[in-house]
Amino acid sequence: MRKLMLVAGLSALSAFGFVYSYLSVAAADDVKAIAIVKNDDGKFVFSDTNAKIKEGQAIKWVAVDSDVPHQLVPDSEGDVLTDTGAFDSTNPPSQKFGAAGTIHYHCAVHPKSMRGTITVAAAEAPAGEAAGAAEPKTEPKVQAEEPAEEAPAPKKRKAKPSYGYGY
Ligand SMILES: [Cu+2]
Repeated sequence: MRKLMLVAGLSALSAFGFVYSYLSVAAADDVKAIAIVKNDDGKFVFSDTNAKIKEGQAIKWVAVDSDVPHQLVPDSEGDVLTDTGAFDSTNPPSQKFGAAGTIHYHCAVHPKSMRGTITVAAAEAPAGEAAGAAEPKTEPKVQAEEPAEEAPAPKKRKAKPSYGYGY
């Protein structure tokens, strides 16, 4: 009787732990979870094939229903995604994306069905705007010096007629 209760308690705990860890990933604002599931044809696919995140956010790939290994790699050198190496449902990889852009990637094990795109939008945080506003301030100063050198030229042109009238 005691043993039965202990087993029931442990399985309830582990079930709660799994659900809790999955929900905490989905709820976290800076981490977006993409599930790896089987479609109606039995092929592995990403739950979100065109994920949209913001600069600085991370993506965690969770193989939901299988221990079949996957390995996510970029389509080409220009796609800023790091090879995840082989993983399954027990060790979901996550990756943070620090630069805006579009990334095409696929699973090296299931290249036909597991293809996805990640669109990373520029961050709209106030700190980013302040940093962006500080940079242009220095640029106009440099540009302002150039027109100042050109400005005397029209004055000279105007000065010629007045010189002419004066003479
Ligand atoms: Cu795969």
